[in-house]
Amino acid sequence: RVPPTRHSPSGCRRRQNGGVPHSTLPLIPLPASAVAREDAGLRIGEATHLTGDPDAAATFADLVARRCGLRLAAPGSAPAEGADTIEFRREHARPGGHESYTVTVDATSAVVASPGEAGLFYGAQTLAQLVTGDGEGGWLIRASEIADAPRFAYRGVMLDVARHFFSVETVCAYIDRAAALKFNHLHLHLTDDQGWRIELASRPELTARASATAIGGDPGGFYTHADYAAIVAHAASRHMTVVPEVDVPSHTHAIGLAYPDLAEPPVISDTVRETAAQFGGGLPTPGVPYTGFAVGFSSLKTRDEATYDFLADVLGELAAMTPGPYLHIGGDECLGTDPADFADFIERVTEMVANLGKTPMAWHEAGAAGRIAPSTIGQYWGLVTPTDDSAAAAQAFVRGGSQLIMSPADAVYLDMKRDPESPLGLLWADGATSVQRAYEWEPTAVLDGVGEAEILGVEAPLWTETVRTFDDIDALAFPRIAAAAEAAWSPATGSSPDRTWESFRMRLAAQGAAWEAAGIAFDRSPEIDWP
Ligand code: TNX
Repeated sequence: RVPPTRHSPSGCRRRQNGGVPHSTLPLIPLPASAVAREDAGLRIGEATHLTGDPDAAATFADLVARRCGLRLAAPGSAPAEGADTIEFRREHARPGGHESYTVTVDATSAVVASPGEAGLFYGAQTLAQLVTGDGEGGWLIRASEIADAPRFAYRGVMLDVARHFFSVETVCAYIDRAAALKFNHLHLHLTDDQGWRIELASRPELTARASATAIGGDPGGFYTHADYAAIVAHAASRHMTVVPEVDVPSHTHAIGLAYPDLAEPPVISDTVRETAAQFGGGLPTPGVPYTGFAVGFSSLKTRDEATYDFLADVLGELAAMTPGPYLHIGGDECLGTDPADFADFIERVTEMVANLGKTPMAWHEAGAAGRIAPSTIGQYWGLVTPTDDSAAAAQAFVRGGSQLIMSPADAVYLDMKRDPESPLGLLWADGATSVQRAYEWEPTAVLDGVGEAEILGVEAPLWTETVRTFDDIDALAFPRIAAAAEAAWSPATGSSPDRTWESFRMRLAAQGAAWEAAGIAFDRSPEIDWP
């Protein structure tokens, strides 16, 4: 559907706005309500005065400096006479949640208002997306009226730092990228067969013996307590909560390097053989670091009390280090664990987490165990059209009165290849994906009986078997992470004429320049008319 204003005679305006029709503000994720006004907008320059909340003002000033090379007057300095103002106003009595905000821009002022600091931060992000060239070498903020609030409370990205390790700087930079798209949770997959990435005083052998390597023989690494605290603090400054994952009882070959008595011998099923043959890296040998791609061969000894002593130490220390409410215990792909033992294990470990005062999270397979601490949040990673018993496993969380995070792999797994020829990414989730496929799915239409109230949120994981550098992260995550952001934040499909693929691809094209200015090495997907 072509919106009527697309062929507006104002070629100049179109150019300034990256081809987006005037009625469509170039915003991602799409706000709950956004109206472009016909007036001129607010011209901004060095004399423009920033007032109100200093953190939000600094966030906005930083974005404008990066994108436009324009240095706005420092917040708090005295305004020049007659200066236009941009105000970040905290209104405690305002209705709407702490992440909601409004933006009002006319020819003399811009006002961002919210009851919470997070809402002001999101309002600053939205305001920065409204900055455009004025056609005369200067800059203006488009005249607009926006009232926005998130659809889902949990909007997550996941980074696998186990298959390949990433520095604190890279993780913090990824936090910045995700927060700009209004994600509010960073799930860190801290442990897997290939490495243990978090230093724990209670179990020092983990990092001493099982952190040095990664897939393909690449160097490993781990976060110290101070590193982890730095990540948590940086995330908090961007209104993101860190969700640490210790993946058990499978994905635990690395634990066996440090504590051999806790590990069962590897179970080499046909699936394990196939994945190892397809992707390389060979089969695992107990006591030797594993650098291949195979999954599901390892298991902790689920009947041994020493395993639960170990997990009490690990989860207890991690809970104490983590201010956020969640601890993720994995539970996926336990191909070598007996189902009855798996059920006992999941029940004990989720209860252990609940007794630590945290909300347990687990991949959907844990639902199939049948017994689980009732507060446990499930994470669905099957396909948009479920093909196996993944739906039943996920629905079990909801039947138990809890909620799900939706991460359908063919839509939001950022490690799925868009280009089958690219060395980056995997193809297992129903072949190559596309930006359109990442965009056109509806969280409440995936699982029967799982509607709005049963969904805590949406998360876009990035598994890193093939991912070695920050540019690799960017190339897989961008632009599809923007589609996941819209699924997590924006009202459902059909709620507005702009909640469509056609509108999204135009709004996405308009982000290209800002992403370039921010140094994001995004994939120039041919589905988008990048400027
Ligand atoms: C499945 S998703 C896995 C991971 C792999 C990923 C690759 C999930 C819970 N388990 O172990 O890295 O596929 O896309």
